[in-house]
Amino acid sequence: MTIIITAFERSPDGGKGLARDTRVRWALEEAGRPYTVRLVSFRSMKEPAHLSLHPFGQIPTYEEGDLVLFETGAIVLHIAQHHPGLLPDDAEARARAIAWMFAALNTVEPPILELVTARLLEADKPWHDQRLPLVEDRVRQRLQQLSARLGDADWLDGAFSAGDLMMVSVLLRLRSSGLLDEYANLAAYLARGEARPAYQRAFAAQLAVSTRKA
Ligand code: GTB
Repeated sequence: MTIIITAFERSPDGGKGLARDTRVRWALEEAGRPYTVRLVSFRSMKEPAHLSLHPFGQIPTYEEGDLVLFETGAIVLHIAQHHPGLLPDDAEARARAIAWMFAALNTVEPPILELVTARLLEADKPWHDQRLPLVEDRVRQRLQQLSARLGDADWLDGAFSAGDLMMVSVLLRLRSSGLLDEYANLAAYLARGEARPAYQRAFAAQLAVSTRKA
């Protein structure tokens, strides 16, 4: 069955891989599933055709036959549950890998998004300089805890899983902040994720959208 995902026609990051279609592309590449991409403009994302796929008018979406999904957590979990390579066979290890997916999305990503918002949208506010260090410290707290848990392991719980895919995807948003450099094992963890051939293919595919000729 053909898989169709949506992505930005013009990603604001110019192809740095930070938009959330990259994590879905990565999961599909890890699973060895071909897919096609429908590019959407900011305007068309808010129109009825796209809203019927995504109630909040965002990317990415995922279509496979009659199935339509939104939310990257749900999409990556669906891919991982239906194809080998992203979740362990053992039931308990599988549950733990899924817990890491939720941890990435529910515990680690929120303070990172708060930091992104503070830097991008609040820099002109009179209280910005006072607030920024507080937000950075909330990110540091999570990085410190994650770093302590990872220790010198390659991945969060045994072999690479969808939990690592999601955690690396979430952490990538921090690269430009320099905060990751304070935690050598997390920086190495990120580099291991980015070095995976499946990630490289996903990154190249999303970059090709930004560098294509009009
Ligand atoms: N919780 C949802 C999920 O995980 O799927 C969040 C989806 C989401 O935030 N989608 C964003 C979107 O469609 C794109 S990824 N935004 C448009 C809108 O809401 O109108 C967020 C994103 C956008 C741009 C960059 N960038 O340029 O660096 C990075 C991340």
